[in-house]
Amino acid sequence: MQFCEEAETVDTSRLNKRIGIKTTVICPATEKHVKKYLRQETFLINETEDDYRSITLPHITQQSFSVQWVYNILEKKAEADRIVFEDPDPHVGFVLLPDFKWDQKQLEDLYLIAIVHRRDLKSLRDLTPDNLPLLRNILEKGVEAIGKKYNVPSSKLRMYLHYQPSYYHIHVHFTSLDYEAPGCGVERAHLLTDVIQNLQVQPEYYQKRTLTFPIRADDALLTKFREAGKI
Ligand code: G7M
Repeated sequence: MQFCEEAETVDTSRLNKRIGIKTTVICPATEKHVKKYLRQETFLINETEDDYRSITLPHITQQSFSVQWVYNILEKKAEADRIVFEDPDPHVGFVLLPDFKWDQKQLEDLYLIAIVHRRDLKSLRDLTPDNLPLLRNILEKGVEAIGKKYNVPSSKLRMYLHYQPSYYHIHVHFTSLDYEAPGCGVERAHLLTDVIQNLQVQPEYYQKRTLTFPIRADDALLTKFREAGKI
């Protein structure tokens, strides 16, 4: 099945004028892909520390979301030729490469992801001050690599983590500040610099704080929150 999605990643009129409409073709498209790109009502969930422990974490564990594509990248079984930078250190290292959403034809919608080598961090919720060297390393070396390769300075980069992510293996998004990437809004994106500071100020910030995130009507996690009487 072929599923064609129009202009999901290009929403600035300036860019549209310059390059026309950009299209992403996903082939073969799974049921999950089709669902993902259909317009859906969304809801906001305020997830407390207890909600994470009793609802979200069991859901993530039961669903065992596949991160095989991530491991393939880390093991150089996929996209090895697209790697922009790698720090191979097992604790603070990462691989930086273009996100699937970026065709690399223009810098206006620059979009890369830094995928960490270590495999024990699922999401923001797992981060503690122990991970500060990892996060600082991604910030410092990611910015440096993007500056060298694309001549884009840190003042033109938006660097953030998603909560909830689609894939439960810590990764950081690097996008052009001029590009309003899907998922870069306040309800889902957490700036890397803020994450670092929050961990410095309050060690258990991401375990204790209520985190708000958007969720689509067809997401099984929404059903779990409903069943628990949380929304
Ligand atoms: O934070 P969140 O989990 O929502 O984002 C995951 C990001 O990974 C998205 O921006 C996707 O476009 C990107 N992505 C997903 N897959 C399956 C791949 C892939 O196989 N290769 C690359 N380069 N990016 C991907």
